[in-house]
Amino acid sequence: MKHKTLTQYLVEQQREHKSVSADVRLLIETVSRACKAISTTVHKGALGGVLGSLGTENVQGEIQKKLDVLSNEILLEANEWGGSLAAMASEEMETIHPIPNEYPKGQNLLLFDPLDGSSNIDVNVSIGTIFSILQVPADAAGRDVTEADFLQPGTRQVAAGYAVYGPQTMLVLTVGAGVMGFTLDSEMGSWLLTHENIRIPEQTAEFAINMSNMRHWEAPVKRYIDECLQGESGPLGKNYNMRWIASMVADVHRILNRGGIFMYPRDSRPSGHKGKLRLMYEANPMSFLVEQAGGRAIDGTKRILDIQPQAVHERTGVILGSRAEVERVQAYHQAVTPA
Ligand code: P6P
Repeated sequence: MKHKTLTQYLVEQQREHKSVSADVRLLIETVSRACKAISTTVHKGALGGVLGSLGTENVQGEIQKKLDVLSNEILLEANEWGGSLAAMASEEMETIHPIPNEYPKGQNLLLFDPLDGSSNIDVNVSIGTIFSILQVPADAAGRDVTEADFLQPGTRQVAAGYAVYGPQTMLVLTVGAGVMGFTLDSEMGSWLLTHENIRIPEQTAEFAINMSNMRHWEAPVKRYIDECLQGESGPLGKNYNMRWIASMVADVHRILNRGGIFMYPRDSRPSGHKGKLRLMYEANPMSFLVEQAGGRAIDGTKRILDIQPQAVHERTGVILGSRAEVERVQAYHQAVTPA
């Protein structure tokens, strides 16, 4: 069977559907090439001398793995010279990374978590790269962009996607015209369209949450998980399964393909932030994909894509996946927190 390549899909989206501009098309292709390089590096594992930690901490206060820093460098080097970007932001960098003056600047902003799921790297469990593309605000014309120019709600994303480095390496992408899955043909080096118009089943019987945090959950989350655990004799009337890979990319990929609900809720602890996951380069791109696939994505009470960011590394609660389940959890939150 002949599969459409990523390039052909993007050219057709640009030419026939006008859903992607020429410079965003080029930017996505550059990011996808960087993800191929990351995939090659990740899959070398111990043979490539890339496992283990550097003993340094990133801006999140998390121990940096060698592959975190390597993946970040691959994305920076791949995207600096192309002329599509004004600046980049990364989970691994404290401040934004403006395009160096020796290169032409473009009208887009690229945000990424270069290698999500770091705790899984050294134990050979799927990890991934998450990216989000915004446009430079009109009022930034004629000046260097600042961090404030990145602080746009997720509804402003022009494209978003992830690469998952698992049994297959896949790129899952939306330009606002549905969700497409491309499988890497590593012999040819091509991303081939294998999953066209991915849709999340509206119903599910599978939840993903880190149960060890149960004592810190707010009441609506406790209520929902308790009802799942009651199974068919409980109010939800069916037995639920549980999965938790601790790689958001892998958990979301499963949910996009077979349904489910992913929950990393905000904490009831005062110090518990608004959640663990980062809004701009984890929650927003994943929420864009999930909504484009017919699912829902909320922080507990409100739509994640509507959140007005206050900082690039801001965190948020994340509850996303099958529409019916997410709407149920939202109703439980709204019952205790009037909108
Ligand atoms: P925990 C990985 O570090 C990550 O940012 C997400 O990919 C994942 O969903 C979550 O954290 C796992 O967190 O607390 O279960 O280790």
